[in-house]
Amino acid sequence: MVTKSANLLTESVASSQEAIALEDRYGAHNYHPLPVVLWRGEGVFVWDVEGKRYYDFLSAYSAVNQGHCHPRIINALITQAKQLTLTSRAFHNDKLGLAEKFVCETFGYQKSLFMNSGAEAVETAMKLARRWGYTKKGIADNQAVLVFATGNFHGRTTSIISASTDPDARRGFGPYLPGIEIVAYDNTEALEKALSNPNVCGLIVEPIQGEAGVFVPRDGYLKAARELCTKYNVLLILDEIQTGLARTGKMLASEYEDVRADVLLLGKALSGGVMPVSCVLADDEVMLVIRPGEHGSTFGGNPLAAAVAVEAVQVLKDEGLADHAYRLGVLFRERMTELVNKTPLLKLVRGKGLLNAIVINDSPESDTAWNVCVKLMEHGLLAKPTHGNIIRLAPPLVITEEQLDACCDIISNVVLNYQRS
Ligand code: IF1
Repeated sequence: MVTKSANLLTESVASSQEAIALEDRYGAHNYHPLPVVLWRGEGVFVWDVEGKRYYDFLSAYSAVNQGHCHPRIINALITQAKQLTLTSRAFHNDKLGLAEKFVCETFGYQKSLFMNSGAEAVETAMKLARRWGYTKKGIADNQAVLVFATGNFHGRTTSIISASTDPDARRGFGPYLPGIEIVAYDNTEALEKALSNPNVCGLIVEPIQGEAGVFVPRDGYLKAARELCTKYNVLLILDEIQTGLARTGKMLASEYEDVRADVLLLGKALSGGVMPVSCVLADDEVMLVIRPGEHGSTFGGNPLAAAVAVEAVQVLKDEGLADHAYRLGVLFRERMTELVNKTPLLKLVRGKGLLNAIVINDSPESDTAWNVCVKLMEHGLLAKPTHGNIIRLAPPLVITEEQLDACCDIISNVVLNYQRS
């Protein structure tokens, strides 16, 4: 029962402790966040409710590549929000076509399909690939197979977790979707064996596996995947939801190997962190296998998201954030390599552009990485462990060289002074 009127524009929590207690009491327990409560963000910084400032080295899982509350993106949001926010796709709106043209021309595809979350973009690609398999490749009804890689992360829906190899993501959520085959990531022989099955319609793969701990495949893997998909008439579906949009030092991570996906998936930073927007890009031959009434969403293609997405991508271009991320990524890994060589606590650093991770020299079951992240937090830098002993380090791409240097000092200081418990 609601006992008094609520207004979150005027109401706030009195302390971090209160906010954490509220979430614990009234929220589902599906996350284990660091004990920090944020209320404001600007560029590379976020502030907690006690007023302490932090460098954000998670960037909302790379959704805020452009930095928190980028003025141009916020302006696009506010301006469009006052005009028209949602029509559904039952009617046209004046922004969608312009946004579609913009993303098609930017990424070099004939057609685009806007959805909301990343998971929805992946689901859309799965449906496109199956339908293409039946209508273009000639696969017999209900026999289509989608190939995924071990260690993948593509989202949380029941279909997508059917392709997961992470017990936390899948255990206890069965029965799973049939028609899925999983091959070892970064293994071209295994891939060729799987793709040679004539029932395979698509390969869904990340150019760099984010959730797996920023796992970078060997040079040539993506190119080989492209060639094998062409050889066996399989759609190459690249999930660039995390790696795309300048994060890895190129507009798309697949540019490193000059690979063009048949179906390209974008999300996260397409929103500038402002609202969920995802997008599926493909040529007519693939995209037009889905006809009116066969796929959609209430919010997909809404004019608010269209205005935000175009501005979010335009900011990346205008600020040269891909090149900037490339250059700063090199510097960052240089500094982290020095650090790895100085302490037995760290095993290695890896990544591309500003999508990097350091691996702690401890078992994934140990709490060392978590404790290091708590120390980093105390020293004003927010990062989150993944898979136990890996710490992902991915600041907003607007970080300056001086700020990055200061952050490397914080990380070095914490790591070199860390006492194992
Ligand atoms: C969570 C990680 C990041 C993704 C790729 C699709 C999606 C994601 C490559 C789905 C989402 C997330 C979601 C978030 C944690 C997270 C994550 F820690 F799992 F690995 F980013 F690094 N493809 N990634 O990385 O997009 O539906 O969420 O919009 O689920 O807790 P979504």
